[in-house]
Amino acid sequence: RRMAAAGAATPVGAAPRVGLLYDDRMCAHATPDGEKHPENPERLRAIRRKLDAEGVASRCVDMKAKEAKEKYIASVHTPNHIKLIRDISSKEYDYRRNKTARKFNSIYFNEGSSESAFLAAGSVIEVAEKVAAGELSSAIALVRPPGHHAEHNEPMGFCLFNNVAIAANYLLNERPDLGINKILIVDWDVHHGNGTQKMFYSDPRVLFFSVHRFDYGSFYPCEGDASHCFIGEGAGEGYNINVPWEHGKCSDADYVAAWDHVLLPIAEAFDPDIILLSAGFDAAMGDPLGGCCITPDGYALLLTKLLGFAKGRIVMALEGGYNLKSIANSLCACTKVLLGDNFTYNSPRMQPFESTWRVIQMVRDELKAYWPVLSSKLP
Ligand code: 6DK
Ligand code: ZN
Repeated sequence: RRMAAAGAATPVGAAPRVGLLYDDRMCAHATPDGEKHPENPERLRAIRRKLDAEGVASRCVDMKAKEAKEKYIASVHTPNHIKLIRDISSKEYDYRRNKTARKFNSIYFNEGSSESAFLAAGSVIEVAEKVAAGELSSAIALVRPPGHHAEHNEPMGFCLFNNVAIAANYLLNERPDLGINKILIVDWDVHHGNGTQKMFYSDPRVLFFSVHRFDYGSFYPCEGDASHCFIGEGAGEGYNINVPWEHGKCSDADYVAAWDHVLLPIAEAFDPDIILLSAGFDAAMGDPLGGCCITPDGYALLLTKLLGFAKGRIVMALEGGYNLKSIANSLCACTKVLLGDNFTYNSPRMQPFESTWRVIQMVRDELKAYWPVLSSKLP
């Protein structure tokens, strides 16, 4: 087992084994009155249909969801939080009439929410474990509800449990046998991963990197500042990295610049054992919430650049993304990258914004004391 974990995930020349987890039961979580909502079950179905139509799903290893055990969820959430999510769909709990959801920030519940939430968390654990053990080269967990906004004691922003944080703690605390000591979490959802940031704020075993729209603090969840006040604390100082865009309209070029001049140099120095990707696709072109314009090729390129670390051990967990066509196309492009298909970037080449260089320079200045590789002058 130790040998398998330490060795290359994929033998030279062999086709990568890419886990694909899709489970219809996570489509049960929906608004209680069938009210329209961007985070709806059609998102998963649209992705699945596209992966099937492109002949991509059949090339992956089919994975099924398992509910997360409470003790694993308890590594990031309070007993009260877990009880709320456990009870929320029970008969005694009238989520519609007592309007519990209204007490929360951007959350809805129905009779399927509880099971979906436990399955989403369990799914990311399931695939992360297989990738960490070397049984899969990489994996994609098509989960909902999403997770990255969920805090210790608060579901928010369409998120009930913090799926990625739970999986990270599972690997670190429950599976020392797998040899995962350092985890890089990359959050490319257009919204800041406030929940994940908080969970590992003083933990140097987990490097959290989030790139997101910030709009000077006015874009949901209005967190994710890059100043030195938000780079982690205690032993975790320097291990929390935010790249906050000043406005929407960011394109492939802006993200590639953040990769080349912030994320990749740090990832190289940190040398993670595995990468967990909070893979929202709401920075995609055409997304109704994000207002950015990443192309499917752009996502494929960003993912390709990450494959150079952690022996290619990457676990993608779906977060947001609300244009059905965009998320299906983007995820399909990413799956092909993981499967090892040849890929050349074909989208029109744009220039990064001036503001992008400003943001990147600020982030580098705030972090160079911890990551000396950032001290050099930008080209
Ligand atoms: N509410 C997420 O994509 C969630 O990061 C984003 C949550 C945004 C909440 C504020 C907001 C709307 C907008 C339109 C219609 C209804 C509600 F967690 C993820 F899912 F990944 O824009
Ligand atoms: Zn989002």
